[in-house]
Amino acid sequence: MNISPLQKARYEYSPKLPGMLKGGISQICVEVGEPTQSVADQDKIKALFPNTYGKNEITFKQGTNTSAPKKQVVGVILSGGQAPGGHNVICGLYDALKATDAGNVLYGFKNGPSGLLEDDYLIFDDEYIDQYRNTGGFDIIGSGRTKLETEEQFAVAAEVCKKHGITAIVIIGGDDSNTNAAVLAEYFAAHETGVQVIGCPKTIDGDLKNEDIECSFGFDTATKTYSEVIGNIERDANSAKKYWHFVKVMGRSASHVALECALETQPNVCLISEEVAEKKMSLSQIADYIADSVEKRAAKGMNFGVAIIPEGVVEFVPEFSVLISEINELLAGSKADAFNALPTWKEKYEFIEKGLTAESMAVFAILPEGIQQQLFLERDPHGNVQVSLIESEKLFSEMVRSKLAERKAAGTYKGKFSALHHFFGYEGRCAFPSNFDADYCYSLGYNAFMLIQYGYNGYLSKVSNLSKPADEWVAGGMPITKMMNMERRHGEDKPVIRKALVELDGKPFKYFEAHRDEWAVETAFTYPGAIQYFGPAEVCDITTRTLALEKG
Ligand code: FBP
Repeated sequence: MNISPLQKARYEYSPKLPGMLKGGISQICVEVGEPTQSVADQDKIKALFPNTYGKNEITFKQGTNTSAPKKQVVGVILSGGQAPGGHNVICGLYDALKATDAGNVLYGFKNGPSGLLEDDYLIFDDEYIDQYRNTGGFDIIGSGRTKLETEEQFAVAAEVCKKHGITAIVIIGGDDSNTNAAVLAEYFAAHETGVQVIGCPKTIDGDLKNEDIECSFGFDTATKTYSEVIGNIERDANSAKKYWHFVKVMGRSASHVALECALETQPNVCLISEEVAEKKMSLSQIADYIADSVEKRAAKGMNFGVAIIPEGVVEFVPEFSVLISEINELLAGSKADAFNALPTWKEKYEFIEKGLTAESMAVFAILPEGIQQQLFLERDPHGNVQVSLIESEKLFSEMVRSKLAERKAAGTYKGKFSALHHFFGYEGRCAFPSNFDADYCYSLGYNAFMLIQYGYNGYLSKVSNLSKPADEWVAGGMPITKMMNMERRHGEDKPVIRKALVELDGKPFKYFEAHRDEWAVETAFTYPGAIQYFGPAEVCDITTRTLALEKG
């Protein structure tokens, strides 16, 4: 295999473990904490999870290991979108498993949860695992988005586990995958399979967090990668002084990624979807808000700037979500075929005009034609518009352009406006993990094995106190049911892990809110530069501004 000098150097990196896990396997014991309750809907969640609800939170500490000796055969699955550090979760899990007993075995089910159902796997050994230490990506075994949620799937999973003598499954995923981990854990307990299930909190979106999970892994590296490039763009904008850059960043629904990048780079504008929803902002109001910054900067002779747009923002604009549901309705079932058979855009437009309410048609009419067409082209397997594929960075820059044209005609704006567009998402999901993510992920995996070894089922691997040096991190486990509530999904009430949106009264947003008016007009850009892997801890080991503000 051809490897870069950095990759070679990263193989040598020894991830840091929390102090309490550092004394060797024989020196890790459990401190049992309080019994837990779900965050809401306690009676309903308890009834749905009779075998795994209400268990105690636990913390590991240094002391004599009292776990019962048992041969462990563990299966691991990577689920959902890639996030930097996933390889290290598996490395930590493997190292703890082998350090406990060299005869223990780790299976990797390939290409996501479907690997378990299809019994498609590899067995890890030192040579294989060593090629992936401290590297980005999920290519060690691949990932996938198959949901593990039906009784039939669980029965197949139980059969596969029985066939290989598997004692535990580790699911590395986001809120949905860990919800499924909790349901699978309950199924395995109810059917007395003896198989344990442990989850690990992953997603670059940063929306799997709560009072127990301080952040999901991958968020640190992904936001640092985007911030580096946004900083570079800011410096280019400030050098050339002729472009406005509209930068869309990933985050399917929550705006944690956009907010963190804004805290790192201090752009002129950053939209926060949760605020758009709270203030019930219309598309036109958002465009005016951005145009205000363009106009004020132009008045000072600065016809350039940077605006960050969160990927999911249009879904939070009330009038836009009504439009989307009307379009979904308009094209439901065979109606889509009738629409697609229309030969010209003009005829399609007339079809749309007849089908939408006057309010939604008014919203549709102000969209640039390219976006209008996108709304009718991109459908998911259920026939719904894929909102995440809408080029909202182009939508807003076009709307700003027409606002500025109106202002120019009214004589209030005299500047020049030339826009460039970027979308940063996939660029960050497989980056070499930062030292923080390399350490955090290795600790999550190592800790997951300790939860298995001590017999826990339906727990999320938990490492906290993350704004402090790794030595002070606290390792333990939290029953997944503690994070759950009931939510309406596809017309049914379902138990799910509560997704964390940006809190508008939280410290990260408050800091941004206190500074954004100044950033909108002045050039207050900051340039974070590239992630540093080797060098002083204050440069290489710092985590996100979000975590620092939340915990500071
Ligand atoms: P996860 O929630 O599975 O971690 O994925 C998040 C994400 O990276 C979003 O930011 C993005 O909208 C989506 O995945 C893209 O999905 P895909 O990889 O299927 O294109």
